[in-house]
Amino acid sequence: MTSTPDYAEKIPNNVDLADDRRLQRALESWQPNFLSWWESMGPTLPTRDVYLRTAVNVGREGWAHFGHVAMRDYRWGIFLAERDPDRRIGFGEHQGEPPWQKVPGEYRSDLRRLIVIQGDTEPASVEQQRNLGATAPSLYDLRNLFQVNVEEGRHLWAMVYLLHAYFGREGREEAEELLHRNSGSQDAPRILGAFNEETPDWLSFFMFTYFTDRDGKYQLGTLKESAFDPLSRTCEFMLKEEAHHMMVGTTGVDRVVERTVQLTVEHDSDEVAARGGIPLDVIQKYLNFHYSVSLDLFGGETSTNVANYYTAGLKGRWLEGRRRDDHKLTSDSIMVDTVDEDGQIAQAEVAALVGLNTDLRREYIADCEGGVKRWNRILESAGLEARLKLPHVAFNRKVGAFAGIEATPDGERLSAQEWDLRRGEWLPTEVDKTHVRSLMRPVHERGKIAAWIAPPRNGINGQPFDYEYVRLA
Ligand code: BYC
Repeated sequence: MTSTPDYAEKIPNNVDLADDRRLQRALESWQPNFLSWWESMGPTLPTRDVYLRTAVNVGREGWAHFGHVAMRDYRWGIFLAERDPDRRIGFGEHQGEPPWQKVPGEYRSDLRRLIVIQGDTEPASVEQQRNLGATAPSLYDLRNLFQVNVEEGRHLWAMVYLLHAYFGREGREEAEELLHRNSGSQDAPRILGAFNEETPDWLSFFMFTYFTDRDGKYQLGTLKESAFDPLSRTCEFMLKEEAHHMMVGTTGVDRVVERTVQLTVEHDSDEVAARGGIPLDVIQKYLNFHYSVSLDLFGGETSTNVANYYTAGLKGRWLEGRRRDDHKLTSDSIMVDTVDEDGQIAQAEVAALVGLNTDLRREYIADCEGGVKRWNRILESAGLEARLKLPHVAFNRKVGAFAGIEATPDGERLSAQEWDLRRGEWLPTEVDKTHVRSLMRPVHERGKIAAWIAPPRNGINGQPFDYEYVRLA
């Protein structure tokens, strides 16, 4: 059962940590390593304090508290959603059985792998975003960046708790490794591709929080279905925090598009770069990049790993409970993307179990369409004809069926040579990136905002836009 979090404790938690001295000591000895990682790899902009949300409870009402805190004193804690005594495993060969409170020996290494991969992404994103504070377009945005960062730090805590509490010495070693691998490092990179890319500017940050955090939503959604109850409960609570990160991405891109539209209409010209805005075709290129690297995060179109995870009950489907089938899928099939014998982009029928990465990726893609629709409404309501769109699934892929081929955003195959010649039409070029970076001048004054982005419609927690969201050191 969960208890009420005690903030007087060194590690705030709702898992009765004080009753397990060994575990408490192990986590308390990991804590200074986490803090030194935060100091050396976390946000570089010196701040006095930041208006942050801190999780204080897991219930539906009033789960978070807002206030100014010095970031190094942020109370990173361990919070699991409440245990449901009636819960039953919802899929796979253990369907209908009570969920596991301990890790079954036969699934130990697979579960550890899933938790380590999930855990690895959290600090990676903090590392990727560490320099963004220096170029924040407003104090409101700066605060949102830091909110995302501290919560990714908390999500690392969430996975480290599971590793320490349920995986013994190996789990403790993995927890150490999570602090040793670094985004973009030559020797010890982060595990998944997208988390070794740079996030050098705010347009990238908004695209990342829209597209890559959204992969997080879907992966956490599948782990929330897990038969391993502590993992399920951990992910359930993480999803609550994750919603804010995606709001930052969705409204961030809204505001960039809005400003571009304003400049276009005002000057009756789409030459917005010279007027301090970001041209729509550059926004499209950033979208193409972040969407395609995020599609890679779902793994191969077919995967025996994912089939085994599902059958064992380790990782379910998105909204498993709402699926109208037998939740075992042993005699079902699914059409997946593939490259056929003639080298053409095609579809193939495979067993549903091995196609589960495709199933999840499709749910994700449908969700991403929502953002594009929203951004296009901004263009439409200003009377502009241009539209944004998601590129074809085969575009710019490094993982899965399309890793070995090249394709345009419309899904036409290209030779490697054509791709090299034309990729700058679809992905940000050095010129595009240099222009975007040239706009990234810090605006750290209350109530002011950079010229390349529109102000937000709402502040945080009912505060106005000109609130002192961050006090710089
Ligand atoms: N980069 O059998 P396959 C988030 C590897 S984001 C590099 O298709 P599987 C967040 C794969 O490991 C959510 N390698 O893979 C967002 C395998 O290697 P091995 C993170 C990759 O297992 C923003 C091989 O290729 N959570 O939370 O079916 C900010 C064959 O692949 C990649 C999770 O991902 C890649 N992109 O699926 C902060 C959930 N993709 O075993 C946070 C946990 C695949 O042959 N992870 N490979 O050596 C999983 O569910 C699965 O491991 C994956 C891969 C979906 C990632």
